[in-house]
Amino acid sequence: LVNITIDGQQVKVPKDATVLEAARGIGVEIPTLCYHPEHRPEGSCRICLVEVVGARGLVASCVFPVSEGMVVKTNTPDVREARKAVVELLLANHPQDCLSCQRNLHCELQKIAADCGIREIRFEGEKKDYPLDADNPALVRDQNKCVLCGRCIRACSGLQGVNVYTFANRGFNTTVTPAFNAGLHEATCTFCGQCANICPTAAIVEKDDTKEVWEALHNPAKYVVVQTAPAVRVALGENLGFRSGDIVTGQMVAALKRLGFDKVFDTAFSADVTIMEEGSEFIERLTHDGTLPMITSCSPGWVNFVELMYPDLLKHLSTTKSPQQIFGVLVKTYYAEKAKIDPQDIVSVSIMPCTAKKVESGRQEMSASGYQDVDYVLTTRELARMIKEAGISFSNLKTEEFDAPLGISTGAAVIFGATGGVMEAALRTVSEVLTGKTLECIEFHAVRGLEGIKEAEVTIGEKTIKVAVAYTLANARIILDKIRKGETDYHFIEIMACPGGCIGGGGQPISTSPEIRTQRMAAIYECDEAAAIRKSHENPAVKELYDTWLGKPLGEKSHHLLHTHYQA
Ligand code: HC1
Repeated sequence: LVNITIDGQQVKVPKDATVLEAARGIGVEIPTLCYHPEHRPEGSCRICLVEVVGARGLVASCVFPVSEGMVVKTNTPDVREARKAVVELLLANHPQDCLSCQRNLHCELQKIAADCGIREIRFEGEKKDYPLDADNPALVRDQNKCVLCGRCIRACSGLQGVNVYTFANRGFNTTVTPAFNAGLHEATCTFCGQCANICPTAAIVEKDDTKEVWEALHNPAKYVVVQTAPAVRVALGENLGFRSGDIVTGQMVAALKRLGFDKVFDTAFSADVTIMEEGSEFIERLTHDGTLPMITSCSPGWVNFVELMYPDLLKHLSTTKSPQQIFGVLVKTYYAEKAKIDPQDIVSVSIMPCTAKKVESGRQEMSASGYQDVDYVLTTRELARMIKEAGISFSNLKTEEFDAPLGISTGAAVIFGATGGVMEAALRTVSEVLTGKTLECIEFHAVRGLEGIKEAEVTIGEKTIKVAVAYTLANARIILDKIRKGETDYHFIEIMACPGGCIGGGGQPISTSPEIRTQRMAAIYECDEAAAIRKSHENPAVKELYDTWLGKPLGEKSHHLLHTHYQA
């Protein structure tokens, strides 16, 4: 530790801390745009300027290291004036269309301008005039709103190891762009959306599909059903007056009914179906010399990553479709038949924590029902906006239940939303199916938690199954490289593209942090503990689906409707 003085307060701080970290540690808020606690600091935005006695000029506190005896002043006239000037320069060439901007009231630049007390912009800047990059179904990039903080670059490279973005050009013409100024659809983008989640402004946002969904809801000829992903129920409240980690499942269902959806169903139902298929697929591969390790395939950012970067390993991916897509195909076949509705009148909407799910739903092969299986995918943030637009007082809603039968699910399905959850759900079912015995303890704690890569050995009957669980694509790369070199002996691997799994998805409320992800994850396991049924194979609605319509897992109908292939 070293002793320093910040604004007259003497403090002891770790000797490798930066001035910004030391200040935040004692509650002194220094504004910044480029700094993000989960990524290495760059000191590029220059908003976090402070005075360090003895240093030449003002310094960027996010990259300035503390030292013994240092005296820091964060609130002098010079500091405030310098910060104001930096922010005004940013605003001078910013579009300033705040009132109609997707990030209005959630924009870090807007907040900093307000916090710095900016009432006029003294500089008349030249405006940028870049075209929108909107040629993909998931993300929209507006470089005119980019403040060149570089956070998207660091998220894409550091967190995901994908490296889509880079700085290009110099001076006023500096941009953040994929190589050769390509659109995202031409780059090696997995559409995980972590760039949108970390962007301080609206330079990268999810493609907004709410207009199409409103139109469907207002079309009396359409029967509009909605499914909600496991991770949405523990995060949606953050945009609607609840604390992070508050479980708002019942309010969410009530709000969706108020919005006019004809049926409100649960992706967790089809997550249970996924376990029936994927669990059976794993048992088949394990007992009949199939390709191992088998790797989960429900996270579409992850699937895009393997297709783009490791096509030689595609045979390791489970062929079982993701719960979103299994739900989509079942709604337009099984449910349509049961409810006697013409599938062409059904509009199937899903609410996902994920931007890549928008791409997944549009894949050519995701139309086994004879129609596009899922018509529109909205992120958690888009649903929150619709609820606000409809004037629904979310926190005052009485909780309501999902509709049957596609709203009936288990605790095993809900934990899909957290890293390790798909593995745990599969192990609960695979163990009981393989041994024919009831598990004494259904909780597999070795695969839980926010460690980036987890490994465990699980004894099932006479067999020892080696499993691994990883999240983020940078961690996935570590595992895939080992598989390529033949250095692993895993049987089963779960990989999710986003930090902490879907709870940290690119479509979740902004901003997220390790603390927020921890709270969301705890809420997911709370849902599991509170569930009446906690194993997928015990879901009565799933049993009925197989008994009356689908036949057996991996059967002919399942093969046609619930399994897919990947593209090298
Ligand atoms: Fe997920 Fe999944 S868990 S991928 O993270 O398998 O998005 O929540 O819906 O499909 O169930 C996301 C979450 C989600 C699917 C399920």
